[in-house]
Amino acid sequence: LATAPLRAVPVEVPVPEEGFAADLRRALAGPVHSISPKYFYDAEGSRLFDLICGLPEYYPTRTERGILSAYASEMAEEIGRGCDLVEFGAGSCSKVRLLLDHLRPRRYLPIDISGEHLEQAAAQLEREHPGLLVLPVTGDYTAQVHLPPPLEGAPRVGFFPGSTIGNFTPAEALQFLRMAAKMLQGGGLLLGADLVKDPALLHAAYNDAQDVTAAFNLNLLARANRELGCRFDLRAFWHSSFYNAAERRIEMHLVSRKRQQVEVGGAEFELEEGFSLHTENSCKFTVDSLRRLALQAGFRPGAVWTDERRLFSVHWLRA
Ligand code: AVJ
Repeated sequence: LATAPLRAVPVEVPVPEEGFAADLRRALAGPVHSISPKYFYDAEGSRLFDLICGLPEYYPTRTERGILSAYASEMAEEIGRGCDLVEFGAGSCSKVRLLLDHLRPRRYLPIDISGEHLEQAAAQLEREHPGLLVLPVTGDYTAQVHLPPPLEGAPRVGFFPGSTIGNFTPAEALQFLRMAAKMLQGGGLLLGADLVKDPALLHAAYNDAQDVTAAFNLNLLARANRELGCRFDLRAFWHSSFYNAAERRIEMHLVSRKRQQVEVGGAEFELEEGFSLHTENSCKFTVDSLRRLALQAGFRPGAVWTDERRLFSVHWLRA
């Protein structure tokens, strides 16, 4: 029996819209009211984040810096000198300074989504370290970044401090680490991960007395006003941040204080009082949970360094 020949039928494949406006509209429409924390980091957000890092309650930066400075030479021994160093989310390029004199990389490629902020930080770093080749790369490392070709004879080493890994969902973290393991083949990843601890300490770190974290969270809406011409009333939202013990993560939300209408690029949304926009997860790890995750992603977990109070951990993961 003859069968009808197959015919090619044109199919419309919907391409999801990208960018801040589209993601914000999707988050407001739901059903999942969450948006990526990467949108915090315009120039103003990067400035506020730098202020957070200096807050008395915000222990991660200070603690990680302590670990990096105390063990930089030990880390360099493990990693090996003369690598091609790539930093994911380099921001102000301040932590890498603690490693440079010991690690002596051939080249430093800081990647960041906040281009202007990055360019300035990279220029400053180059002035301070004559002879170090600094090539800033503006881009979103959770998507695709185009890096210059690898340097011959210099293994590629990744630097991912700050427990930014905690901003991913577990599935996203695994996906990111898998990508990193491939890209860092023959080298490895130096990764900072915040540890599970007394919830009171965590709560204080994300609810500082000066409300800088609140301003950082609300900057998401301020940015929408600046960039997308939205008219969010920042006083009509409050900063909510709490530890979700079951998920071992800090969650940040922006909660509507009242029933209100908002608009993003022509699309209108009616928000109920108590409407909660989930803006960030900051997952906490144990040394073992992080090592298991890395192993699953294709790394060979190596040395781990922590502080005396075991607040924070830095992992060397071979790729
Ligand atoms: C960017 C992941 C280091 O989760 O602690 C600080 C961002 N959010 N205060 C974190 C953040 C609120 C931060 N990291």
